[in-house]
Amino acid sequence: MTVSVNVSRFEGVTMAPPDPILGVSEAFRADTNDLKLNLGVGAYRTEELQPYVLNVVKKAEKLMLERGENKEYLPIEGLAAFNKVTAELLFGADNSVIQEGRVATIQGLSGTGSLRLAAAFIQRYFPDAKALISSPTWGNHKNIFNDARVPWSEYRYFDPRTVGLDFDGMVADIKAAPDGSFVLLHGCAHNPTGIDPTPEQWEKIADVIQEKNHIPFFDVAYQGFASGSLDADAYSIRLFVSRGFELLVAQSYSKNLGLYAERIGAINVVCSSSDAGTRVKSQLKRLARPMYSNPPVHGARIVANVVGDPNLFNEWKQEMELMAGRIKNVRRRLYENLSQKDKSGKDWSFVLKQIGMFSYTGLHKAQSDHMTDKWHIYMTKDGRISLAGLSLSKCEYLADAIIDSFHNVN
Ligand code: KET
Repeated sequence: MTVSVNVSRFEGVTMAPPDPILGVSEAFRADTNDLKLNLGVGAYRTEELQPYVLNVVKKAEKLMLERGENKEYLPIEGLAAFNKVTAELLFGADNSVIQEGRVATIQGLSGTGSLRLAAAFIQRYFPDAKALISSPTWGNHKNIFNDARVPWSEYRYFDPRTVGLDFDGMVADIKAAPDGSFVLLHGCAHNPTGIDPTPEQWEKIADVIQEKNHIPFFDVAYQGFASGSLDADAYSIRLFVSRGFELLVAQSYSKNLGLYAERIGAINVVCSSSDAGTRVKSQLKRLARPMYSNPPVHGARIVANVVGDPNLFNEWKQEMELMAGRIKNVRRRLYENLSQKDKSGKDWSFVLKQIGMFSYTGLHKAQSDHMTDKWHIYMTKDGRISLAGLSLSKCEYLADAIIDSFHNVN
């Protein structure tokens, strides 16, 4: 017997809006104009605007093929060799939290999956706790906490007047939150603003978090991409660890190893005892099992090979410096073009001060729409442009578009 369906049982399912970041790439693909430029998603491109597979990744994959590795399931917590090196990369191999076995690390589905698993953990074990996120932040943070049913509120972060950090607002809001909140912090290269606290400011942020008994929750998606140095970019996390905090860190290898589609990252929970670490890890595994059972192996093997081999590790650092350096070069070129071409006297130096993959231009939604509609430049509607998707030769065109949109659209 066949079932004939005239009215869909899914009639009540409404159309979801396009994703504010990944939806931009979809719109870009549909545009046939030759001038089009995709500065939406934070994904590194070469000067020729082509995707880039790192040489160390190719070398690691060659090794993996030669070894003829199998495709058996990984354990729920992921590849042991990956979990070891990923925690060491983050905290430093000689860090006491590693030596004392106080970090619960499990491989996650890149940064997003790791954040989502941690959010599920918070919901299960701290059902009354709230998450605090920066205003603005990476848009998906809100979705992640919403779907995990973790209530959240925002702390002030960006001050449009100074185009810098609203440090006093940030500290006041963290202080005003209920004791024991989870404070989401961007380890480095804050997305979307490109503005990080200074070392002194990080110390003060740690002071209020400690005073309020909050739990720091770091999102580290750009280790190596802010300064070009993996160690320098782990400064904030290592500072909090050295002060004895228990904390969470979600890691991603999408950007720094260019492994976007491999979905490789980790969640690390630093605990005050190895015993607590063991229990936390067991519960993370329990949460992961019904969600996705166990993680994929390919990206984990790449990371384990690159980070775990001194030669490949050094080569990686050089390639990362190259990528970070290219972004710094387009940043400077864009700034020069903006300040030379704009005769209004506007100060564009914020472009130079911001760090990481992005520039937060200050263009509002209508101006960002104009960038796309007239100039075929695709960017997120909060005024963020990904400099990782920009070439030196396109800087002048981009500067013209920004100046036009800034002055001619209200
Ligand atoms: N945290 C932050 C701050 C972040 O910017 C991203 C990705 C992620 C986590 C997650 O990345 P994953 O590939 O799941 O490890 N940001 C870029 C891509 C995206 O939106 O998914 C972006 O902002 O363009």
